[in-house]
Amino acid sequence: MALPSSNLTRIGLAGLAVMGQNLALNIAEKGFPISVYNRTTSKVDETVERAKLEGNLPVYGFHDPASFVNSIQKPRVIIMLVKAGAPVDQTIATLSAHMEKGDCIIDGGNEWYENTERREKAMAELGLLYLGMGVSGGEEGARHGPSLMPGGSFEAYKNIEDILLKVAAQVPDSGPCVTYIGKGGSGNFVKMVHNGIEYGDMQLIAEAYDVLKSVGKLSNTELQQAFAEWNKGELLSFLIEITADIFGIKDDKGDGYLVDKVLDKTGMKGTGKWTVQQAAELSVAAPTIAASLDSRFLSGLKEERTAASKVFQSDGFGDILSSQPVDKAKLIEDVRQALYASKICSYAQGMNLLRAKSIEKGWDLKLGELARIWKGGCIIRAIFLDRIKKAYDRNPDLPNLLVDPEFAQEILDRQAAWRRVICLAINSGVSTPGMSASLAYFDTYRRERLPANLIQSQRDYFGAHTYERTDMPGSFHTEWFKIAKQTKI
Ligand code: 2AM
Repeated sequence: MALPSSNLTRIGLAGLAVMGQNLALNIAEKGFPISVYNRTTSKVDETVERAKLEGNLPVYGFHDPASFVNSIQKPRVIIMLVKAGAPVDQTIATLSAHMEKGDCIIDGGNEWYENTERREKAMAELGLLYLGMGVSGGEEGARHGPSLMPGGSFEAYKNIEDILLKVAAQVPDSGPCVTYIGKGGSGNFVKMVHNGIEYGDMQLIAEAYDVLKSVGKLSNTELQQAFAEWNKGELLSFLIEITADIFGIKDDKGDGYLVDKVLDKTGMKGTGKWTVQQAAELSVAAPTIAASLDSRFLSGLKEERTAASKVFQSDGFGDILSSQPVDKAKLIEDVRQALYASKICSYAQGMNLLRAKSIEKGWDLKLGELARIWKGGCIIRAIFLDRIKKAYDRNPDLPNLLVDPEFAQEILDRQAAWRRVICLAINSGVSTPGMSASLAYFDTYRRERLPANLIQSQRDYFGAHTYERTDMPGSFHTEWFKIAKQTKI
């Protein structure tokens, strides 16, 4: 296809693995002529070929970085979708050698936010602009409408806002799933927490499955029906939808269902771990997300678990499991409610982490707006996010989602079912770390008085760390040891 009459394209994209190819085609389809480049040039030709097949889209391929950069109109904007870490630095070096003041590079990968901040500074010294943009939605999202989380140079954002608004997923009544997130590495950080929340959602869904299958003895067909039914109500979401689909897929290499043949060992790429590390750094409790990360670690110990299952085989867990007669319909409804209540707690944790980071970095993140851009395109997209947006619209300074009047009522309405499910799981020897962590979070947060008074007493006893009192101001220390000598029993 010939270049536009100006002989220049509107934007460039470097890094043509699946995500890059799909995003380039999406941009072209929205009417923006795009130049594409990849280190391995066969992928350039592959992308141009796909563009032809998928409707003669205006995608122009280049095999060398200089002609790629020079084919783009000024100020040039190049989206980079290469592996996070050193490849990003290498690609920046390759491209920036041919770029001019005012041009911009956007990293669309899952990059550690501090790397983005370092690069933004280095680029600014060259007069170049930089954005770190979270892109969520997998291959499908990239091709037909992802959720985009751009952070960094506002000037750079303004240069491509028209493109991003069209390329992002479009949600009726709530607009395109993109907004300028904030300065520095905020776009990457928000995407990282999105992924942490995604870990939580997936773990909670997996636990719902485990309880229904291991305790409730539901078949895959019954599981598919239950999840499909759930997807018509308050749990409506991409992850519930694909979960229902999964239960219906037969094994193409043997009898039965594919899900039963998939090895129970979870992979991960690091954003969940970063989320938990950041929560710890900022002293924000994120137990549901941490539990989902721990569950992934434990799932990785397949051989140890197999050995342990033999050690404990004779200890009666099997008997407990089989001795529970359950009313399937009631269990399905209880688990549905437990899942929803647990999810509220998990999102509360993710949102509080975002707020804490925003305060630390001065990013001024708008939590309601983040919930809005997650309503479509991304992996955690769900009808539920609209509720979160509305909660922050009602009160932008809401200290915790749990105390929003609507969420508070929802939790109260579901807590009996929630507790029943967790008790049943515990008594059956089936672990529900995510749901249990969510419930513990709720039960800790809602109580006026915690046993922390005892911990403070212990700390002051052995380390003279002092304590405060409930009845008078000030900092106190007691010679616990001396007094205890007289009162020991
Ligand atoms: P490649 O096709 O030449 O390997 C995902 O791996 C994407 O990142 C691919 O487009 C890949 O290019 C690119 N990539 C990985 N390491 C790179 C590097 N050091 N320099 C440039 N691109 C790189």
